[in-house]
Parts: sequence; C-alpha cells; structure tokens
Amino acid sequence: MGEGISDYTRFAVDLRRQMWMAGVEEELRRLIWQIAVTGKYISAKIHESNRKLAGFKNVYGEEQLSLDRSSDEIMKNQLQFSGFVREYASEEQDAVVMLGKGREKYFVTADPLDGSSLVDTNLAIGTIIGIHKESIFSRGRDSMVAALYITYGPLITMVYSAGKGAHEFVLNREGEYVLSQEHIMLEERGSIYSPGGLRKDCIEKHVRFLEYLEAEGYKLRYSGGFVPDINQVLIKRGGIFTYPALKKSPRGKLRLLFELQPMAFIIEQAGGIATDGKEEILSVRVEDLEQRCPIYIGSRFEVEKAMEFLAAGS
Ligand code: AFP
Repeated sequence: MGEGISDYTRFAVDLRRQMWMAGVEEELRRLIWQIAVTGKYISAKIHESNRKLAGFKNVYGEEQLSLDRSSDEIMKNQLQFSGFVREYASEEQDAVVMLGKGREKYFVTADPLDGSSLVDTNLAIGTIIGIHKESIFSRGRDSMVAALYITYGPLITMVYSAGKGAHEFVLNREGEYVLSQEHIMLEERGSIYSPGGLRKDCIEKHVRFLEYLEAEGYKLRYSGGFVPDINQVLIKRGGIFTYPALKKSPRGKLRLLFELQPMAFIIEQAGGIATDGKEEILSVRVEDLEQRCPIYIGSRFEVEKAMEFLAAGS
C-alpha cells in the first residue's frame, strides 16, 4: 500500500468485492457499480452548481442545464455506456427512453436528483434507482431485481440491495465506495416518525395515527428529502416515513416508480414493510410513469399500526 492511503481504504471491503462475495450476478454487479460511480459525477455537478438549482454558468461562462436535467443527462449517458440497460425511465423524462438495442437485460428507473428544492439550503439530497428485469409496467414484486439510493450529505453514502440484504457504503477520500454496514436490519419497532403532508389536508384516520405516535413519544424527523428521511429510518434501525393520501390528492405526492418502489425494495430487504395503507407497494401494478401512491414505510410495528388506524370503522 502506498503512502496516503487511509486505513479505512487499506482494510476496507469495496463495493465490487462485497457484491462479488454476496453472489450478485456479474452484469448486475457491473451495472450497480456504474450507477454508484455516476453518483460521483452528479455530486461534482452539485458542487459546480454552487447550490443553484436553475441553469447556471460553468467556470468557462457557458450556460448549463438545470441541476435536475443535467443529473438526468449524466445518468442516462452512463447507463447507455454500460451496455446492460434496455430502457430508461426517469422522473425527468416524459416517456421511457430506449437506451439499448433490445437485447439488454435491464430496465432502469431513476429519480436522478430527488429533493432538489433543498439544494439552496444545503440539506442532504439524493439519487434513487430501481433495476427491473422486465417491463416496468408490472408489479415491483415481479419485475424488480435491485434498487439503490445515494445520499449527498456531509458524506456521500450509497445503499443497495440486489435481493440479498441491504448494505451501506461510504465514498471515501480515495474515491472508493467502501462497506460500512452489511445486512442492515430494522428493529421490530423504532422511535422516530417522518410525516409528509399538512395535517389540515390529511384524512381524519391518518391524523389519529400521528396523534398516537406523538402520545407514544416518537420523535419528529422530517427534512423534506425522501432519500435522507428514508436513510434515517434505515440507519437508525426503525421508525416510519409516511406521505399519506390527502383530501385533495388521494394518491398522495410521491411517485410509485421513481421513489416508492426502490425504497420499498430496500426496506423490505432490511426486514421492514412498505404499504399504501392497504396494499404492499411492491404489489401495486404500475400503469403509468406519473403514478403516485400514499406511502407508509419503515419498521413493521409502526406500518402495521398505521394500517390498523386506516382500517378502523371502514
Ligand atoms: P423536490 O424534489 O421537489 O424537492 O420534492 C421532494 C419530494 O419529492 C421528496 O423527496 C420529499 O419526501 C417530498 O417531496 C417532500 O414534500 P413536501 O415538501 O410536501 O414535504
């Protein structure tokens, strides 16, 4: 080992090695690695933008795309180069984009930069990816083979699951994703809640559920970024995130394909559950790209309790 290599790197298990040891199939390993590397490029773009979400001028004075659009461009191009992706569906695109020649194995969904309204405040934001083995217009349970998210915070971390547990990696100063936690498992019951939506817009049964959590002493943890909020539930080993049905938008706010399915996949792998209040998120059939769903996701006790409250008297 040369000088300047941190101990963290010297004794670390990096992403590629961990996936190989975990028995993740080769093409899927290479695809996940490629996406994790893309996170570094998106992070560089966030730095370059200097917290401006709208189009900005780069160091050469050239006009740049908005941060969301450029993150999407970076992701799309990298996936195309990988050679493993047939179709790409992105929160930033109106339609599915054909990336391959029709024989590639994977279909990828992306929210390339989720929580972009938090960029100016310097709160954590993220990238969310779903990987499917067949058309995305299906049930997640039938089509998904892997999911991952990247958190751009004080550190860049990446959590992935390829159906063999949920694992967290930290991007170290040598630019390697090194394993920090393997087989993360949620406790049966947590102590934090992360509630989206204004209470005055929520249905009565949901408000009763929130009051129950508060009476039980759950601590409020809501940043307005889905990635850091879910990451908190996962890393603290439990609790609940919810963005419920609202009176004026019964399908809630968050998008099934780009946000909910990947997080449901990961949280289930960590022993938690994810439902729309009645049905498991991974059992909901995707009909269109824009489809939204209410969400209750986290440790088993709180999500089942939410379902009890929602079912009461109906
Ligand atoms: P932006 O990408 O527009 O910032 O939206 C973020 C988001 O989709 C998700 O990351 C948050 O959980 C949710 O919206 C926050 O919504 P509220 O602003 O209504 O709390």
